[in-house]
Amino acid sequence: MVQPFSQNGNSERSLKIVRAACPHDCPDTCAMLVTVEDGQAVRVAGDPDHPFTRGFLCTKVANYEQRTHSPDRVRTCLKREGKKGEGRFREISWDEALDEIASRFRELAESSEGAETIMPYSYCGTMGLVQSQSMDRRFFYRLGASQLDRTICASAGAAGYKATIGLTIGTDPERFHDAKLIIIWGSNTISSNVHLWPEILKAKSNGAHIICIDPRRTRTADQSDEHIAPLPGTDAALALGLMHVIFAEGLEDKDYLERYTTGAAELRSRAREYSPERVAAICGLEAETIKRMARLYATMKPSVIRINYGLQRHAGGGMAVRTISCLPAITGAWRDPSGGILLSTSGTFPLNYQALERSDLMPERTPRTLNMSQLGDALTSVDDPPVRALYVYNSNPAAVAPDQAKVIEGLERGDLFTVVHEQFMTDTADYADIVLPATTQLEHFDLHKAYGHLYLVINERAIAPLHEAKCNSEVFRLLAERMGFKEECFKDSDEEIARQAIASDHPALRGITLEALREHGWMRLNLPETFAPFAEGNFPTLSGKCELYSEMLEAQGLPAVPEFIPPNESKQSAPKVAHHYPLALISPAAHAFLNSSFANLPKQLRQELRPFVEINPVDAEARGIVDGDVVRAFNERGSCTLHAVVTTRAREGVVVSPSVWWNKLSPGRVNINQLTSQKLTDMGGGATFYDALVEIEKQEEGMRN
Ligand SMILES: Nc1nc2c(c(=O)[nH]1)N[C@H]1C(S)=C(S)[C@@H](COP(=O)(O)OP(=O)(O)OC[C@H]3O[C@@H](n4cnc5c(=O)[nH]c(N)nc54)[C@H](O)[C@@H]3O)O[C@H]1N2
Ligand SMILES: Nc1nc2c(c(=O)[nH]1)N[C@H]1C(S)=C(S)[C@@H](COP(=O)(O)OP(=O)(O)OC[C@H]3O[C@@H](n4cnc5c(=O)[nH]c(N)nc54)[C@H](O)[C@@H]3O)O[C@H]1N2
Ligand code: SF4
Ligand SMILES: [Mo]
Repeated sequence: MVQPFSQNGNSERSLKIVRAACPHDCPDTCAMLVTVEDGQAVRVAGDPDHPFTRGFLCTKVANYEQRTHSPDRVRTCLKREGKKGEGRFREISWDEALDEIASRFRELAESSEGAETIMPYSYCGTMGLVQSQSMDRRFFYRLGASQLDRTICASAGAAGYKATIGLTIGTDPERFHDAKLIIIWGSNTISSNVHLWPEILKAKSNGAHIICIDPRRTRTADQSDEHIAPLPGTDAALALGLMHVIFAEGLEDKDYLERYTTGAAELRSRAREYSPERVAAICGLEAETIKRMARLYATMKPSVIRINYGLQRHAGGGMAVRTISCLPAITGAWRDPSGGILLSTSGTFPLNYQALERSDLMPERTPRTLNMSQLGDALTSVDDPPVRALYVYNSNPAAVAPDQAKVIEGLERGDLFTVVHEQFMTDTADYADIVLPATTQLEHFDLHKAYGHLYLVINERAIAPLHEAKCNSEVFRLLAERMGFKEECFKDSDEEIARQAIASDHPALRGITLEALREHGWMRLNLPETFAPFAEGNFPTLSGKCELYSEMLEAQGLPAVPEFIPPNESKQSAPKVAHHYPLALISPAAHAFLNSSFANLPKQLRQELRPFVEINPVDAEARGIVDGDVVRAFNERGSCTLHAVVTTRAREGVVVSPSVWWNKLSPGRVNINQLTSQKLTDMGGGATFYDALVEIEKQEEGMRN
C-alpha cells in the first residue's frame, strides 16, 4: 500500500511515497507518486513506470500538494449568516450541520410534495469511482430524490458515438504512434489530453501527417502540420463533404462497407448532397481544402481520428460525432490497430456499476429526472414539485453552468435550502445555507478508471484529512445513518466499494483485484497489447455492424442517416439574432485551469493572467478595438467584461474566451457563462456552451468594473 521510501535515523521524521491517481476530469487519469514528509504532502510527480503517464504531470496538477495545503481550504462546516451570495458564514460542528441537513431532507421527503423536491447536483470534481458515483448515488436513490441527468460535458458526443459504434470503445491511444495520418478534431490535445502528445510526436517522427481541425488556432494547431479552421458547429457538414469526395473518387473500402456496416447506400446518397462547394460555404473553408483532406484521409494508412468534446457543445453535437465516427468504416481504417477513431475509452471498462450505485434502491415510482445543463430552469421554473433543496458536491455550477443569470436567480431564492460540499469557497459555496469541508485527493482513498487510456489506477490516502474535512462517501454514510437507512450497503467502506466495482467475470478484468492494484498502483485491462477492436466488424451495436443507418435514431425521430444539423445560433441558422450579435463565441478549456478548478490558485492565475477574449484583427478593427482594450461581450442573456486580445488565432467571425474563470475573481463578478444558453443538443440532452452569438464593444473608461 504505502511504500517506505527512506527512513533516516531520526525517528521523529518520516518520508514515504504513496501511489495516487489524478482525480480530475481529464482523459489522462495520471498515475501519481506523492511524497509525504512528516504527515505533509511535499511533492507530487507522474509515475515514470506508467506507460501513459510517462513520469510527468500537466501544469495544472504538477503542484497538487499546494492545492491540498492551500490556506484557502474550507476548514470547518459553515452556516450562512449573510445574504445568499454574500459569503458570510459562521463555523458550526459536523453534528450540527448533518443534523440540520437530515432534518430538512426528512421534512421534505415526508411532505406532500415528497423527496423529488430534493435535487442532487454533482459532476466530476473528482472522477474516482468511490468519491463520485457510489455512496452518493445510493443515498439519493434510497431517498427518492430527483435524479440528475449529468449532461454538462459529454452526453451528446457519447450518444452520437454509440449510435454509430455501439459503445465508447475506440482505437487504443497507445497505438497512435504507428499511424500515418492523425486528425485531431475538436480537441486541444496539448492543453487537455497532453499525455497523448508523446504518441503523436512519435508518429510524427515516423513521418505521420498531423491535421488539427479547430476554429481556434490552439497550441495543438501550432504544433500540427496543418490547421483547418471551420466555423463552430459545422463539423458534420465537413465530414459529409469528405465522404462526398471519397465516394465520388471511388476511394472507399467497398469490402469493409459491405461486410461490416449497415446503410452504406443511404449514406452514399446523403453524401452526394454535400459537394465540397456547398460544404465550403457552410464551414467557411475553401472547397479545395476539403478535397485535399478527403484524398489524404482515404489514402494515408493507418489513419486515426482523435475527437474530443469540443466539437459536440453545439446544437448538432450528437450528429457531428456520429457523422465523424462513420469515417473509419468508409475507408476501412478500423482494419489496423493504429487506425480508427477515439472519443473515449470509457466503454472498454466492464465495471460493476450496479453494485457501485445500487439503482435498485430507488422507490417503485421512479423519481423524475432533472437535466443539470438546465439548472437555471430547474431552480426557477420547475413546479411539479418545485426544487426546495439542492445538494452540490464535485461541481461549481454558479461558475460552470450555462445561462448564469438564471442559475444565480435560482441560487438566490430565499426558500431554497442549499448544501455545498467543497474544498474551496467557490462561487457556488457563497450561496449555500450549509457548507461542508471536503477532502482533496491526497486525503482519501479511491479507484479510477480512465477515459483516455486502458488502465485502472489506485489512489491511496497519502495524508490524514486536513482541518475537519471529510470525503464524499463518508458524508453520505453519516447522512444515511441519520436518515435511518438500514440497508447494509450504507455501511460499506471505501475499500469494499472499490472491490464491488471490479467484481466481475468479464475477461478484461481477469486477474485484477484490489490487492493486485494496491501492489502495482495501476493495471492495464486484460486486453492484448495490440488489438484492432473492429478489424472484423463485431461492433457492439444491435446489428453487430457499424450503423451508418441507425434505426434507433429513426425511432427517436432523429435522422437515421448522418446529416448536418446547424448550430442554434449562427449567421446562417439565426440571421435575425446574428444581425444584433454577429460573432460566434466559443469558451474552450483554459490551459492552466481545469474547468473552474485551479482557477483560484496563485500559480495557475498567473499563467492565465486575466479573463480575455481573442478577436480577429478584422473584427476588432470594425469595432475600433485594439489589443489590450477592455471590452464588453453581450447578448440577450447577459454580458461580461473581458480584455481583448487581437489575434488571428481566432478566425474571422469567431471570438474565443478560454474558461472557466471564477465569477468573484472576474470583473463585475460574472464570467462568460452569462452568455451561454440552456438550449440542449440534438442527442443526449447536452449543454451547448460553444453555440452562442454575441456582440463585443469597447468599454468606455468610466464603465469599467
Ligand atoms: N487544461 C485543461 N484541460 C482540461 C480541461 C480544462 O478546463 N483545462 N477540462 C477537462 C474536461 S472537463 C474536458 S471535457 C476535456 C475537454 O477536452 P477538449 O474537448 O479537448 O477541450 P475543449 O476545450 O472543450 O475543446 C477542444 C477544442 O475544440 C474546439 N472547438 C470548439 N468548437 C468547435 C467546433 O465546433 N468544431 C471543432 N472542430 N472544434 C471546436 C475548441 O476551440 C477547443 O480548442 O478537457 C479536460 N482537460
Ligand atoms: N463556458 C464554459 N463553461 C463550461 C465549460 C466550457 O468549456 N466553457 N466546460 C464544461 C465542462 S466540459 C464541464 S465537465 C463542466 C465542469 O464543471 P464542474 O464539474 O463543476 O467542474 P469544476 O469547475 O472543476 O468544479 C468541480 C468542483 O468540485 C470540487 N471538488 C473536487 N474534488 C472534490 C471532492 O472530492 N468532493 C467534493 N465535495 N468536491 C470536490 C472542486 O473543488 C471544484 O470546485 O463545466 C462546463 N462549463
Ligand atoms: S489533469 Fe490530466 S494531464 Fe493533468 S495530471 Fe491530471 S490526468 Fe494528468
Ligand atoms: Mo468536461
